[in-house]
Amino acid sequence: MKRNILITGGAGFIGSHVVRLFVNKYPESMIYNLDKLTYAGNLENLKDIEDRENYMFIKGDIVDGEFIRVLFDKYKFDGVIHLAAESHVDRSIANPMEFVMTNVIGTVNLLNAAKAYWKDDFEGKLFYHISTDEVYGSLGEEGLFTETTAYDPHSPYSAAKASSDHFVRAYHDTFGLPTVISNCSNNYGANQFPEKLIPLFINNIKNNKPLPVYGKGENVRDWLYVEDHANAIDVIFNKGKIGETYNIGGNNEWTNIDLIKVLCKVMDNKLGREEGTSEKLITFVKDRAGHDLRYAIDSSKLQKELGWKPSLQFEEGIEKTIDWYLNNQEWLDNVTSGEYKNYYKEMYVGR
Ligand code: NAD
Ligand code: TDX
Repeated sequence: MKRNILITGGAGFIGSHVVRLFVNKYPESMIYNLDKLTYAGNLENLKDIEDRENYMFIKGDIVDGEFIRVLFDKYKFDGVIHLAAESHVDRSIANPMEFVMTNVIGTVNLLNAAKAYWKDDFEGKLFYHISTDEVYGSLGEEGLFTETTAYDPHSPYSAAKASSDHFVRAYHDTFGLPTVISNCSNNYGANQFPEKLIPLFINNIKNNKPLPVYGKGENVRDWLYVEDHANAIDVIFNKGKIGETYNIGGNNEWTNIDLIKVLCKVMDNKLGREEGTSEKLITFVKDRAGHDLRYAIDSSKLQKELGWKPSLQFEEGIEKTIDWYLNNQEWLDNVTSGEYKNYYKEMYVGR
């Protein structure tokens, strides 16, 4: 089937993997990547597919509602996969408004544009909203987030994502817009901006810089390899039931401190350092405000109903990830030059 698919945030971490998958897998469809190219968006991530005939990049801001409306008329999108967002919790604590603008207003602009362009002819149309497990809040030591867990966001980031999820459901319930939502756990892999735990720590270990562990490092996250998330997005976009929500997770829980010790050990080995060398870089720093203790996803609905499952074991995924950052020094140098240095100072110096 020939479709015109709009992917927002396609120059970012997860978006670039989704764009690549769709451009390669659906040559008969046209894939439009709309991205503002904030600090987190990087067209280098898509160098290998940028010349393909079924791919087009559009630079633009989802906060500009009129611009978005015109785009729908011009390119006749029949599917939307919406990933564009401000995505880093620490930045949301420093500047919540940016998160309200992009994550909430930007999402509502896209919903309005889809509603206006599709009118009431929803046959073959889909608005797919990509969200996070953080909307569910924090778990204690037991239990998993399911699709019916009540929303309980604690950071400005998760509050803005929760709000956008509510708008997507409201447009389905009120206007009949064909929507689907997925909520995923923490992703790791190539092309992640080194403000997030795994690429930041890989980069710091390599450069013998302190590893700033928030609080005691006891918080738990459920890690999923980014290409497995992209595959889940493909499955849900093509087979998901309209109006439904699907949780996506790795069934792969780690306390931060245990995960960091694995990173140190694997990197000592790869860098030819004596075992235990990199662990000495661990530095406990002031905790993140409102820091959720534990996230863990029950993805059985997606597994049973749509047949998805994660393909990579963590040990393999983390090796591939470390190798990618070690082999892509130029990418790291580019994204950590300029503005990144100010960001790092603001977030970590004196913490
Ligand atoms: P990212 O920060 O790496 O990428 C976000 C992309 O959106 C960037 O390319 C950026 O330029 C673009 N963007 C930001 N503001 C924009 C605007 N106003 N208009 C147009 N484009 C804009 O984020 P990511 O980690 O790839 O996350 C992608 C999506 O997946 C987000 O919606 C996030 O909430 C969700 N998510 C992320 C994770 C994770 O672990 N990273 C987990 C679950 C869900
Ligand atoms: O320097 C650090 N030190 C530290 O101890 C950083 C950056 C993080 N941490 C801790 C905080 C978290 O417990 O590591 C854990 C992971 O932190 P992040 O990489 O910032 O991810 P998290 O806050 O869990 O959110 C991520 O997963 C869900 C993504 O950033 C979100 O976009 C996604 O929705």
